[in-house]
Amino acid sequence: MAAPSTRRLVIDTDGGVDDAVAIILALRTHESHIAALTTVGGNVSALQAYANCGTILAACGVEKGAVPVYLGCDEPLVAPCFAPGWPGHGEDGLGGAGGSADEAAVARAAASVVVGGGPATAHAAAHLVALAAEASSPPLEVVALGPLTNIALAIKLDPEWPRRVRSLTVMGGSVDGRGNTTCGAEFNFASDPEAAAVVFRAFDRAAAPQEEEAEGASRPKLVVMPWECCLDNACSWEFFDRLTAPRARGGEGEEDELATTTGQQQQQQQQQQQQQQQQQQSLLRAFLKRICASYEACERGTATVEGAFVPCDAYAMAVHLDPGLVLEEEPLHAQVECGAGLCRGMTVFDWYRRHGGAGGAANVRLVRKIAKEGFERALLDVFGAR
Ligand SMILES: [Ca+2]
Repeated sequence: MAAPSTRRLVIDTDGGVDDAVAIILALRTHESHIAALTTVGGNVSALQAYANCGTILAACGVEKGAVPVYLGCDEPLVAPCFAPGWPGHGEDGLGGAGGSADEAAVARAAASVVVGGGPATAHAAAHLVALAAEASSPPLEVVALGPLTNIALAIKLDPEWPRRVRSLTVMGGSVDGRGNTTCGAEFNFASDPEAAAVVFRAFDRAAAPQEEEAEGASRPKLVVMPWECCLDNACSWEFFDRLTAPRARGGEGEEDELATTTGQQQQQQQQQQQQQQQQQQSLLRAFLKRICASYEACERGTATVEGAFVPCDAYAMAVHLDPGLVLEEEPLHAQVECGAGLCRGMTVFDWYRRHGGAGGAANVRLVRKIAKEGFERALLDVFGAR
């Protein structure tokens, strides 16, 4: 893992419950890496997602303004969104814990988005372009947790964007064409198929031959965490209970042990920091419990495919933060169906490397298997629940 100062991450989010888990995971693992959050319509409106980002940052104890949030596209690039929302996110995307978006804050955010404005006032897509173009900074890494509208727009503004970024990790699509939103499509891609298609096609060019000599460039930069891989690593509700329990196991014992073996100033400072961290983690556990209220009400105890605790976006974030969690991935050429029929939004892979673009060269790294124990351990660490 690179030192914090060597990496820059933007998280593009549509403001749902699993987005919150992913953002918390990133913030509490490497806050210094995070250059910005950008919001897109999906689980909730882009404005509500903007408000939810503020709620999540506050829950993580992030100083106001330390991580900027930029408002992005609320609607798909081309056609109206037909994807029905999942009630587990709740009306506000945070299970009712976020409340409706603060109207004044939202109005300020909306007013600040000026087409053609400078970096401080620009649209999320303009920020994605500007951040990727900063030559003096480490290459930008992006994790996209919602429909790919902002990313597609950034690519349209700057066709070189895929070459400039170090990586784009996407939660979306399905391997076997088993949709969770339509028969054939996963929610994020069903919500804006044209955007997903633009992004996948643009990363054909990112794997162009002239880049192959650069270190690591022959591997596709676009990492896809599909719906099935999330389902394969579903967590139990007992795990969720452990994650959100009011007090972590052994917390007091550790404090007592430290208290009896210290006495020096440095150790007292360490103890204070540890206590502050434990308080923060306790607040985060309570926050997670609250934002999952609708999720539990909808799914806990049901036999649906979502009947377990499956924070999809958190899987994508986890493999971005710790690529060692990936046990199996496959480089493939992939496209997204934009036709109006049953398969609209479906992810289509060139399994036999015969039919894809760019001579069948892979444009994605499809994640097939991850270390579930490692994923769960990362969550337990962040929430202080081990
Ligand atoms: Ca999401």
